[in-house]
Amino acid sequence: MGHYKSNVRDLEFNLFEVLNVQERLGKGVLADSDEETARGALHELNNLAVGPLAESFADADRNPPVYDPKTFSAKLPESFKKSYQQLWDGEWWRLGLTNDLGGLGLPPTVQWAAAELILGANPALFMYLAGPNFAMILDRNGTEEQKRWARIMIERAWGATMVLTEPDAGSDVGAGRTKAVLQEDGSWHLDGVKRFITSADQDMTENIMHLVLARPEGPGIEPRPGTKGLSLFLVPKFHFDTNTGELGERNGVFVTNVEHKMGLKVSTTCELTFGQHGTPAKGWLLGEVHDGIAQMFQVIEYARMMVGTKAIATLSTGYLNALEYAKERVQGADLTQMTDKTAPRVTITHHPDVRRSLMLQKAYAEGLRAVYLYTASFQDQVWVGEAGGVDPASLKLAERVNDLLLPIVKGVGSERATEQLVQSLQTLGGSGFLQDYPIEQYIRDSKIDSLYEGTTAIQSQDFFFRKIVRDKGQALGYIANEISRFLENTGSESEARLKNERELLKRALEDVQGMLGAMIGYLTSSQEDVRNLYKVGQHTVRFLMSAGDLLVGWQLLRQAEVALAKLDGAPAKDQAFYQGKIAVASFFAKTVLPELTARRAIIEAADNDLMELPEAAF
Ligand code: ST9
Ligand code: FAD
Repeated sequence: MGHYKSNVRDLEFNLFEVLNVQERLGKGVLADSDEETARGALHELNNLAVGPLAESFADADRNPPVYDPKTFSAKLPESFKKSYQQLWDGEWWRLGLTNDLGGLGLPPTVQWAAAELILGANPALFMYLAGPNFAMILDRNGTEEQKRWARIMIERAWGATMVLTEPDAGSDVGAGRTKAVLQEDGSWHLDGVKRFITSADQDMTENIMHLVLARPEGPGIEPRPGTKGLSLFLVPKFHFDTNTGELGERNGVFVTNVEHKMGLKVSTTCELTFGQHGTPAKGWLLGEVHDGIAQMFQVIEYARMMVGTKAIATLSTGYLNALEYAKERVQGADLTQMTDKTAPRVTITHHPDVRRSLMLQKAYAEGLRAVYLYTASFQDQVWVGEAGGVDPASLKLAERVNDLLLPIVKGVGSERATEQLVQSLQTLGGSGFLQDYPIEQYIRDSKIDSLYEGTTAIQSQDFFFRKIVRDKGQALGYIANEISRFLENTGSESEARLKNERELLKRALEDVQGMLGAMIGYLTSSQEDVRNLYKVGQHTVRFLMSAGDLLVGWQLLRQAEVALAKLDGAPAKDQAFYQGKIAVASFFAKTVLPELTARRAIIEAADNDLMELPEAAF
């Protein structure tokens, strides 16, 4: 068996027993799919994921890409290229595409469930598959000619990149200096150096389309500072015949370094230079001048969802590897017989502390999976759209709620995955530290998830300032209302069984509302004393993580209720699964949610001592 332990049962539970995605299938843009085709797709992809895709995971880590400065090119390990080819040949690149571009007609919930399988088995494979998905950005924002390029990108299986970061412009994208000068033929010459660009070179596709943010210069173009002065340019590695896609001359965009990284090594991370080596780097403007950041955010939103799902997928396989080990590892006697030196030795799953840790890993793996799929359920509504019967108000709300939840999927998903994967390793004792087991690589490969696509601090500010304050709390109000509705819906036997846990969820909701109240207070009072903004800034991550715990706790309880209703009379193979759902919800409510009360008190007592401290005292 390979390293990857997937959890298709839980994916199907989320999709078909909790979210009831099947009710959406068979209509409009989803006319060609039903529950059977969706389940079939997941099972088929799972076979590929646990086998051929997972196969090159460790080899590609031990034999990372090799960069050749003479040719400005990177070569990927053969084992990985074989996995990629199998993924491509299976036509899984169609998964995220709209029907008119050759999509499979499955909704985002099923797309992301399927994505989890690839991301858990070998995440870099998914990233190299960006070409067809990024082609949708050209199709959505481009001219008729560029829409044709989109089809060429898909038909000819090109790679693609998103190019924002520069040495002096990381979180602060608006500090970017790469410029694009308008030429007489309507094309642009790009000039500058970008860094940390994922997949900017590889030897698996004949061409790569770079989606690049740069500052436009030319007659009549008003320079604007910051992100609002950026435009998005399409810069192909090779020029091409725009009718046939046939490759032409090399464009002047070159990879000048591939970074040596802690993990995710097979995913090339490149320095990318434009117009620095004697050949002009020609690009073409997408849409209008100064629309760049808004267009790029169409890519970023997808990529943030992807990064969160990647982290959660890795946590899940980390937990399941730890669980398997724990069921077999015999060490020590049962605690109740600790003084009897002749007592039989037991597997470590008998030790309370191992159980505590495994259940917490399970809680975050399954709770965060529920959160990302719940988020995707709002994307489903947008995907189906008005044409599919979603009314305009619901559509608008679905967009807002999706926006609100993205920093939780990305920020909380990546932070909790990093933290809990360390616990998965701990379960294996010293063996966890060895490369004989996959967990050390999981930790190295997933640490990046809290860094790229906006660090956790950036996610937390996005959550508070943009997704709550600027949204006037509409999306947040909707979620709070949904939790309250869940809590008010009492009376059934299953609800009675989880009475205490529901009380704990109620208090957690009040605590998160209390945190928000305090932070809004600091924000409001910053009009009198601007330094009060620092009080907000000190606590946005704590608030984001708390909102994440609230959502995890709620989703787990929601699942527990479904499980309780199904437990009696469930087939034997499902009994343990449903029991686990009830147990994990109860455990999380009793051992994690009460922590929110303390976090609320910390936020309510915020001061600015930290900000007044001279730097030298650190
Ligand atoms: C990176 C890539 O890190 C890492 C992974 C690469 C993976 C490769 C691709 C994989 C794809 C997957 C392939 C699919 C395969 C499918 C296969 C299927 C099997 N939401 O607040 P303001 C916009 S890349 C939406 O003033 P500042 C908005 O237009 C590098 N839009 O910002 C706004 O205007 P307005 C990632 C947003 O202070 C405008 O920006 N780097 C949002 O100027 C200005 O907003 C980062 O992520 C939003 N949440 O700039 C940078 N926010 O307000 C992180 C802003 O009028 N830094 N806009 O609507 C930030 O995000 C900063 O907050 C900042 C600040 C740059 C936005
Ligand atoms: P900085 O912005 O310098 O941040 C340093 C620290 O300061 C962080 O902890 C950060 O949270 C904190 N910080 C910074 N500003 C603030 C603030 N205003 N408030 C609070 N805290 C703050 N970029 C691309 O464009 N395309 C890619 O394909 C791509 N792929 C990548 C792949 C890898 C492996 C890596 C490592 C990076 C990649 N990046 C890519 C770049 C990535 O998005 C950036 O590294 C990231 O946005 C952070 O920028 P930075 O590294 O400059 O850190």
